[in-house]
Amino acid sequence: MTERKSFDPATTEMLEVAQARGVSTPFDRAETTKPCPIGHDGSCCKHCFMGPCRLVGKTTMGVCGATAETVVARNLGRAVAAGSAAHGDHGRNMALTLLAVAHGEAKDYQIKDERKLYRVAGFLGVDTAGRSIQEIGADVAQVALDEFGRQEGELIYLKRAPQKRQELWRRTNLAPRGIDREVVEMMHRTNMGTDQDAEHILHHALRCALADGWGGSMLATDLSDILFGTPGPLAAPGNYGVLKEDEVNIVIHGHEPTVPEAMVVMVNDPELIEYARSKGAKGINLVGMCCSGNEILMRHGIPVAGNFLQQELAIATGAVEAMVVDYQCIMQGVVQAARQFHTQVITTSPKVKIEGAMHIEFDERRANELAKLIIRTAIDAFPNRKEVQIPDVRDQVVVGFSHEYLAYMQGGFYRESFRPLNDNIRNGRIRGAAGVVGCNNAHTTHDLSHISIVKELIKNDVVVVTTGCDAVACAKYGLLTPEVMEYAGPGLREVCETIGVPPVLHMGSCVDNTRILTVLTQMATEGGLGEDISDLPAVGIAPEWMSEKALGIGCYFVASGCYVLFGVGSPVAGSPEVQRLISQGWEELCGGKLEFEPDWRKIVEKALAHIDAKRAALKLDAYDPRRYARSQTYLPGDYASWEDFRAGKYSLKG
Ligand code: MSK
Repeated sequence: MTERKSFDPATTEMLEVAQARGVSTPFDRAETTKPCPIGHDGSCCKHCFMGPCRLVGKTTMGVCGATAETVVARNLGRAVAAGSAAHGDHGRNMALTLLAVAHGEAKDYQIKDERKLYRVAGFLGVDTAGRSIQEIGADVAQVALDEFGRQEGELIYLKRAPQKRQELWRRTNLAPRGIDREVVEMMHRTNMGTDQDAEHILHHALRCALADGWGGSMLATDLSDILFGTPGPLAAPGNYGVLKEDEVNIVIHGHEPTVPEAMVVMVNDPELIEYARSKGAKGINLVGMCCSGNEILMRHGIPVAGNFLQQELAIATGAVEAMVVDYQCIMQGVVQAARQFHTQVITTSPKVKIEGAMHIEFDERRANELAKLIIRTAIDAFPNRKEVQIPDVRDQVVVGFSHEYLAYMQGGFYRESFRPLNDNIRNGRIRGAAGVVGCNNAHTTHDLSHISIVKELIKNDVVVVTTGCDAVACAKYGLLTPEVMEYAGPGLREVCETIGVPPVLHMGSCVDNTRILTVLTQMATEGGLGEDISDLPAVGIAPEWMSEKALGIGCYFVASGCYVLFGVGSPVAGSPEVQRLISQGWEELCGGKLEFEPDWRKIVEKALAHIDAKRAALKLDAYDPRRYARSQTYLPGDYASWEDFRAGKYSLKG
């Protein structure tokens, strides 16, 4: 029965191991803890203590008189606020770290990418002439911090969007004023007895999401690049097979790159390696998981052990000495799983404690010292290991395609551009572009939709960029390597081989979805594909979403002009009117729309139909899969058997 829980052979193997070892996993819990159908549809209002009011059947109003539209819109708005708050706080932490580094207080870190510092200083209006890197860094950090507390005006980064988009945001009152302000206002408006007009609530949800996309998240990405380096292509392995039987295994999990960066340095400390040997290990093996994994994968080629649903199963291998977590997407179940093994779960963020986990609070002013303490704690656990079972499954990946690197690949150091991409979309070699991103969800077959959608899109000559747990899913199936060209449509393949990039490009972690915003802006301003993001033949897809952050991301892409499709199920199913407002209504407002579609095949069909419609609106030739070579372009549903597909055999039916 574990077969259909995950598409991933390593996860399937580990589910059997976990079952035999009595380890509880999210896959099991999803079977016993079914979603509440009323909350699932967004129809449960618990914003005051006269409720919770459940708006189902004949109950069309809450005790206060709130309608289904109001309740469903409020729930979506609050989710967007929570997701935006998470990303914003991440961005704030990066600004505080940069400030500490620039002031010489965090001596274990440096400003690694001075070129990016100058570029960001330019965006933020920080004077650079005749000033030291430290002075510029301090001002960049301070201006970034001021964006969180800004009360009036608009976020500085909005000017990085296409001119037409900026004008639309101002005209429609969508331009966010301050990062924190929009989150607070969303919480205020959805408080009992406040904003009670669904369209008005949803309008602010878009403004709040923009404060995430063009504010907190974009700053998090930029400041991380300044501190730790802007990613460029790197090769590394992925999946559980990266754990080592004879070494101390430390899994880094969460989102903020500050702790992982110190760990990357300190695992090579000769004293610690010798200490590990003294405990019977051959060395220290650092691996990543989820978005912390993506951060160190794309900057250092540190192997990634898995994505969101794999965290407890990693512990069930019996080979993990420590799981080091900061914040976001950490299941409390990891501590329960760790109790059955020798694994230490170590929390590091002052914001996060988990009952039963060890807490070593990180302070960037003592980064290496604390990283050393964490690693020693892991080493001390090694002699307590018992039986180990590590699936022998690993795939090779090529990662680290920042938007800067993509521009460089298309024109070199002096002539970086997006002209080749735009030209090849115009001439039809490339049909369009898709961002396929986001989480896993235990209520769908793990990784199946991610992989199926990405494969279908590249077969149909759609170039794919990926982040977060979708990127890790792609990493596990060899979809991030040049070899995957074999499965790409002929036009896309020709372009990717000429430029020297795979057809599926790893662009980083959750906050790095803002790199995709930058790519879309560069495509829109390069010329030939309209003047705004909403003109582009492009879509955004989150096939297996689960997090409030995903809703924030989806909404900022909509407000930036994209058609966004989410899989799994709809959190607004309780109100047809809200469904209309976020689709047709938002399209009329800002050119983007949000839809929830649980069937991945329909997601592909809708995505391709949208891309073709945008091509037609641009008066480009209709996409013809036979134009540039014998067609290798297949229709959705043409897969070989499930077993063949899982085994990596991509032959067609019949
Ligand atoms: S980790 S938010 S499960 S992508 Fe960024 Fe993965 Fe979604 Fe977390």
